[in-house]
Amino acid sequence: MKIERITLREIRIPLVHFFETSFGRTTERRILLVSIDSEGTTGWGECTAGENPFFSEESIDTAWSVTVDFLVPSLLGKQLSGPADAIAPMAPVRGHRMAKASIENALWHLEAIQKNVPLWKLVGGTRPRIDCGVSIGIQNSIEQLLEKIATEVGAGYRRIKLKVKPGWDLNVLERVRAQFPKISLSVDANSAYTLEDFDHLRRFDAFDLLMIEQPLWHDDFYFHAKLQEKIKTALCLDEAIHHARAAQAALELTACRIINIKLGRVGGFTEAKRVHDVAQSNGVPVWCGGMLESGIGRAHNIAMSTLENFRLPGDVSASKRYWKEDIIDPEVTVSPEGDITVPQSPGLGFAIKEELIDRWTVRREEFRAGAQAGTH
Ligand code: OSB
Ligand code: MG
Repeated sequence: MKIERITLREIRIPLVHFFETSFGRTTERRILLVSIDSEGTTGWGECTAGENPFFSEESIDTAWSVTVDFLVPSLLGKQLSGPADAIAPMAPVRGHRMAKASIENALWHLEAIQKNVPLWKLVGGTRPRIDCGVSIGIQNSIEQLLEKIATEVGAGYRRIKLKVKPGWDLNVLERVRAQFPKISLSVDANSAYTLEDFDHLRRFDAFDLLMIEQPLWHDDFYFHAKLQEKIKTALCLDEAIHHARAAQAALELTACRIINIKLGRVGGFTEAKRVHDVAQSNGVPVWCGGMLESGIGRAHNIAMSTLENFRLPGDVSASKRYWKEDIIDPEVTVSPEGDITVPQSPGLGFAIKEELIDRWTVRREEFRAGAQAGTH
């Protein structure tokens, strides 16, 4: 595949409902989409960086600038034998994995089209259906949260994950468990707790949680291992796992017993597969995290979730929970049993609504091999 053209677009789409974590509330997404043209086909990638550098160091604006200034020049005009060939040219750029992932994943999409196989098969998946859970943000009131849980349980989702932070945790869990004693329940703190909270976190053991996701610092394994020794509930790492080597270190330390894999956070399909394999060889289950993606990122998440060791329901849920209208056709739907049927058609398995994307585009930059940069 010769990299003939790379196009960056920023689209803005309001969320159907605000999403609040311990680091803040999002009401409208600004999403960077990357498309790459080669020999008459186009592959698409979605950058999962947020509007602000709060989940990780990256934001849509850092991703845009690193892509334009460094990643595009490292690849434009190159002849690659596959998506993994893009890794070495981008390697001099340290970190910025969400920016790199949008390029690498676009190349995976491209290769799936060129080889006329479904993306999920190309990445090595085996599952015909994937199990779905939902992530429910912090609400204005516990009553509102209880209503939301009832809706999602009613829709069939197999696991409910609640965002927690100091002041919105034990009090919430008491009420939730009183009303829903049996549901599969987990929590995600997005690094909202510290060493002073160990006794407090131990009280989470009373609620029969599937896991506590990233309770401590975003860059920590060591103190998570200390905490895991002291509590019964399994810890799951999200923010701290940037690559397979980190997964290996975390598992050797027993800093967690479950790993959340996000394509953007680890830099794309190639590294995500390595993290998956490290966890699998350690007997540790993984699941697919979400970053409030539009349909393109969501379709990539579905493909990844078909790998064998994705043994727990992910945060990959129906388009309509996020968007009035999605940028793929059909949109992602979840069955009343709480699963997504993986598309069998070649490529992404979903058509990309380019006209809609064009209408929603607020910024666009295009680079052609052997031509000067142009902004439209
Ligand atoms: O920590 O998993 C997280 C959303 C934005 C940033 C971080 C996280 C999340 C979610 C939402 O939990 C998952 C989703 O529904 O896409
Ligand atoms: Mg998380």
